[in-house]
Amino acid sequence: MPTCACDKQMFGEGKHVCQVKSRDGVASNEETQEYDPAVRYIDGSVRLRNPNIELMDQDILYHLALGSGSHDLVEMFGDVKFVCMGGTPKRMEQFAHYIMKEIGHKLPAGTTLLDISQYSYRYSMYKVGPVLSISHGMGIPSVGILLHEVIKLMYHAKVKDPIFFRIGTCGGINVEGGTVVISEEAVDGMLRTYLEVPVLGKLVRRPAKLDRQLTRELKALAHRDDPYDTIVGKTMCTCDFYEGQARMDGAFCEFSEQERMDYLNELHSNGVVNIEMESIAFAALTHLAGIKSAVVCVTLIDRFKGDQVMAPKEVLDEWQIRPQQLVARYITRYLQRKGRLSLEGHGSMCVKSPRRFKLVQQESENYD
Ligand code: R2B
Ligand code: URA
Repeated sequence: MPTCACDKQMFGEGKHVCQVKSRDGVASNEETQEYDPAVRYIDGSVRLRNPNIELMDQDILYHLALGSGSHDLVEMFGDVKFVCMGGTPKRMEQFAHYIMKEIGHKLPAGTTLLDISQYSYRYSMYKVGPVLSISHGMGIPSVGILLHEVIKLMYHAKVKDPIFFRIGTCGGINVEGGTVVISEEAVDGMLRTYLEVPVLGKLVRRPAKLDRQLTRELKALAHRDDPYDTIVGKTMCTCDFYEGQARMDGAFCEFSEQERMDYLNELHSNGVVNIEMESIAFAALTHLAGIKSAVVCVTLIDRFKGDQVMAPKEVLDEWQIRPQQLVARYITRYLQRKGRLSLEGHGSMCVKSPRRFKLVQQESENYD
């Protein structure tokens, strides 16, 4: 039985067509999914679990260098469907260029991608059609602050049913370097399945749940001929790269090699396949906001074999593209299904003849 807050439900061929007005006052005739009214308006746009925000004159998204009073956020971000986050500004800029090619998104001639949040000096953000590519920095606090502001951005921009991905790096547990791991669940260093945050002097627990169907769909997009494995398993999220991840090569170490191995073995026997530093906040906050999300990371090292990340830079660079490729496959398939993939061209130039294009480029360079 469909659940909907509207009192004028119509049932056509077993599907519920909602007649209730959306936030814009425009009647929505979209087939509605079962929206949780706490986190969605009737048209599927993101609703905040915070009544204070709509009472505010303006909302300054301080760490994004954006504001609801200063920017037309609906105009700028209203068409977003996918939010992809990863640690470093460089990687997320690369992802923006890569996804632009993959979805055939064209920039107007003579324009280039811009870091929308450059003046925050905190995070970088690029927009490529329906895709946002944002750097989240390192660790739970950094990704947590970003998520508060990006979820509010989704609300201000009236984005409908966004999907969030974290594409990152991690250490593997009994898993070869270069393996892609899709997280089925995030746990903390005590193997607890929730994010615990102190709020007003009390500990609040937020379940760290990722979208199971999205995880399955991503796994199904791994190619049999990919020259690496793509696996699904539990991800341990820590507050530290060294002691918190059982490394013996930090500035301090107060445990033995045997204790290190015992801990890693315990993680392994509990189904943990990788360790990183953001997934538990990412899972908990997206889940609380009712936003579908997934975490896809590549392992840089097998922690059963050592602590130091020693693979050469070119190898690490190649490995880091792997999670991007998987998420790009998901996004292109999704847009293809919706008939929103631009197939005519790649990049911002419309090249009729590559040979003449090259000649013209060389000619121009001669005038330098
Ligand atoms: C993976 O890599 C970073 C630490 O080097 C951290 O952000 C993470 O989750
Ligand atoms: N990122 C982590 O958090 N841990 C690793 O071992 C590698 C990358």
